[in-house]
Amino acid sequence: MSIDNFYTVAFDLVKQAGAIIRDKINRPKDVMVKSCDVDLVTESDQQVEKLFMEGIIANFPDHRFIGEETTSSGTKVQLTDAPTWVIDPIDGTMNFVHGLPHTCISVALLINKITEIGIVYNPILEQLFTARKGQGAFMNANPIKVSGEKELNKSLLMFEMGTSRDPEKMKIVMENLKILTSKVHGLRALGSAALNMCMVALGGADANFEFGIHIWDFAASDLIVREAGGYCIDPAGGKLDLLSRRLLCASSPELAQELSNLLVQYYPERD
Ligand code: LIP
Repeated sequence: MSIDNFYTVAFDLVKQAGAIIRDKINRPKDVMVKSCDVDLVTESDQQVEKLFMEGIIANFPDHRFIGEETTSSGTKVQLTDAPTWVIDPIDGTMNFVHGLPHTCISVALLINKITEIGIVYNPILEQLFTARKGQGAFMNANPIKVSGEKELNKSLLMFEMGTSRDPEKMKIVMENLKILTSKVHGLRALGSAALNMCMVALGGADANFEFGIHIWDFAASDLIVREAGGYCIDPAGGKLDLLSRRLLCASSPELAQELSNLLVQYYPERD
C-alpha cells in the first residue's frame, strides 16, 4: 500500500465528514461538556470520528488512531512508529455549536512519527487545505505559500484564549496579549487552531502561537504550514514536539524567533 492509497481514502472520508458538519451546523445539537464548561463535544464530533475511523479500518486494518473524542481525558497519548491517523473530527467545536462558520475536520497521517499527510477541511466556507510531505501545500487544489514576513511590527498574528480556565494559564494568556497588542499590526483568533495555522500557510496571517492545544489540533496544519514554506517550532524556540501541547508557527525563521523571544511561556501537562 502506498501513501497515494492512504491519501485517496482519507480525502474521500474527509469530504463525507464535511457533509455531516455542513448539514448540522445550523440545526439544534446535543452538546456535552468535557474538561470544563467551555470545552464542548457534540454528537456530530463523535459521528465524524466514527465515520473516519471505520472508513480507514475497512481499508487499512493495521492502521492506528489518535482521535480527540476516542482519547479519554487524562490518558497519555501513545504515538508509535505504526501508521497512525491523528484526527480532530471538529476543530472549532465552540464555533460549530454557535453556527460560526470557522470550523473544520483535521486529519494527519504519521508513519514512523513523521507526518506524511495533512488535511484540514472547512466544509462551510469550502476551504480544503491539503499537504503531503515534500509535495507542497494547497487550498482547493491551488498551491499556497506563506507571506514571508520577517518583522513582528508588520505582522498579523493569530492566537487563541484556549478552553482551559486554569487561573495560571489565563494569567499568561492575558500577559501575552498585553505584550503583543502594541507590537503587531493586529491580533486575530478564529477559534480553531487548525484554521489559524492554515491562515499562516495561506499567507493571510503571518504567525500563530498557542499553549494547551493537543496533537489532534495541530498535527495536520503543522505539515500544511511547513509545506507552504513556513516554520513550526516550540514557542520557547526549540524543535516542535507534537505531544508538548505547545506551538508557534510563522512565515519566516526571523519572525518565529522574534515572537518566541517575547512570549511568556506556559508548559501544560503533555499529551
Ligand atoms: C480547540 C482548538 C482551539 C483551542 C481550544 C480547543 P476543539 O479544539 O482548536 O484552538 O484554543 O482549546 O482545543 O476542542 O474545538 O477541537
